[in-house]
Amino acid sequence: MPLPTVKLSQGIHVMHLFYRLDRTRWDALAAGQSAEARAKLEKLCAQFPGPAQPRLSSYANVGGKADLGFVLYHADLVALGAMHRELEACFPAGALQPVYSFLSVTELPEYVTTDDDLKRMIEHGERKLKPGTPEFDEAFAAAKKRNDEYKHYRLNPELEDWEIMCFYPMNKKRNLGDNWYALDFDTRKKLMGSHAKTGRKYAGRISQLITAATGLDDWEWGVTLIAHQADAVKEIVHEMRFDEVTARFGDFGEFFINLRLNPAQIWEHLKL
Ligand code: 76R
Repeated sequence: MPLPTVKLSQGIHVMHLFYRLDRTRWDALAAGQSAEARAKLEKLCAQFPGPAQPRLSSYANVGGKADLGFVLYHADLVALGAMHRELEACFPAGALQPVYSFLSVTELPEYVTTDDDLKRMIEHGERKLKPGTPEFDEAFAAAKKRNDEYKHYRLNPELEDWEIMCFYPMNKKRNLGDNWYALDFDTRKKLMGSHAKTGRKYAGRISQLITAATGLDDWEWGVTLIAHQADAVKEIVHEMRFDEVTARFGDFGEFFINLRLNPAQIWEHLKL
């Protein structure tokens, strides 16, 4: 019987996986088994190269919390689950020990820029164009095109292959004093606007993927930051801590720092 297809109304599923390798088990492998595992993993990664989904990206974790990391992207949850199992089946039984997993989905932010927002910005922003004029219509059409593109990539990410990937899960607080969910929409939208302004200062140094996991996993969001250098990650996370959204409402889980390496590079790096 064919398997079902399980899609979202919009967006795609994303799975972050971290594993440790059982070194005792690995040292006891028969000749050729390590190379066989690498060849299987290479084949699987080559099947899902991206940049859009379906995609499988491999990483080596640095820092000692794990050895291997993977990010899986698929529009179909059943196919995502199958990719996960195929990935594990590349390795000899018992060699991979799960360290951390996170299942989330892409989404349009609640505070997405609306057509009315765009019109307001064009009318009251730098150029102060008058509604009903050809200049206004032209500016609106261009802004709408940019906004539509932004929304497309937010739902269908094509994350860059920069050297470093930092992953951590986070929540927005629900304390009596600082309860994000008890704030009204306009306040949240304003606060997120200032958050985004801080984020945009890191253009070219940090690229981010925010995936939502409320009801799907133990934290509300997964934060995936891509960078060329570790100090860019440290700086943005540090600066965000002073931003009101994070300072008052941010709660964080474990941080994983990873190198974007293909299977052959991982084998060399981990001396497998
Ligand atoms: O969507 C966008 O790219 C623009 C606006 C934006 C939203 C809606 C944005 C921009 N973020 C949004 C939502 Mn973000 N972000 C984080 C973290 O470490 C911390 O303190 C927090 C972790 C970082 C580092 C970061 C970076 N962001 C969110 C949400 C969902 C909240 C909700 O819906 O209530 C979370 C949890 C979150 C967390 N953010 C940006 C960045 C950066 C670098 C940007 C600018 C991106 C750009 O303009 O290209």
